[in-house]
Amino acid sequence: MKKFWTILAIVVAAAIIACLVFCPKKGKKAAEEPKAVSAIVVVDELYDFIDGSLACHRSDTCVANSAALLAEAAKDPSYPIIFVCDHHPANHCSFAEQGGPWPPHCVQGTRGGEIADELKQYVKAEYTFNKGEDPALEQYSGFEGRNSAGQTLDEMLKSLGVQEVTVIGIATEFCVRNTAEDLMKAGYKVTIPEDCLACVDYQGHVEAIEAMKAEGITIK
Ligand code: VGL
Ligand code: ZN
Repeated sequence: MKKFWTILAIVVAAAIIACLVFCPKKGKKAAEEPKAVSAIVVVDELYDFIDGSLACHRSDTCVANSAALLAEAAKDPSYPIIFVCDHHPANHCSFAEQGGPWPPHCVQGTRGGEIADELKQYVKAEYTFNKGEDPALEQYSGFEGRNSAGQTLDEMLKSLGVQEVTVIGIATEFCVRNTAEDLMKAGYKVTIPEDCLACVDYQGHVEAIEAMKAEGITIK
């Protein structure tokens, strides 16, 4: 009988010690690692880059895979889905007629500047950033855009407490790369799913992917 009480005392003591050792640790761990706040930035999935004057390689798969990614993200209604849009005046300096490298594209008020129909349901005015509106400035980076309230992308992400950004869209070598690099320089953790990209030139895409990887952008 004495043996029974001894064993019981040991079991109870072990249970108390286990609780003291493990329970507070669990609580502490949860407090130390809060889930990072994330957002998706959709770059230039606009008709001139899809099937228009600057139609890009793999634009169909880019749009289809982007639509699937956004459908999943939108299951959480508070998840920020942000659009960056080339939005040029008809006399923009990047157009060939003005001595620039590109055919006219994404001119304000034309179909070529509209977001792909498959993605339109996710568009919110305050989460839409237009760039390239000044005729004299080329702006490849979404960081240079403004929303309808005059806010920059960085200001918006900071106000939402975002730390991690997934960047998708067109074109890998130009607006996607410039936007992703500016986000990284500003301290965000940047991830790019490669199947949600389209490019002007495939070799340029491959080189841009390699360069971004080397800079610390996650490509998956
Ligand atoms: C872009 C060329 C000209 C882009 C924009 O979205 O990557 N490329 N304007
Ligand atoms: Zn442009």
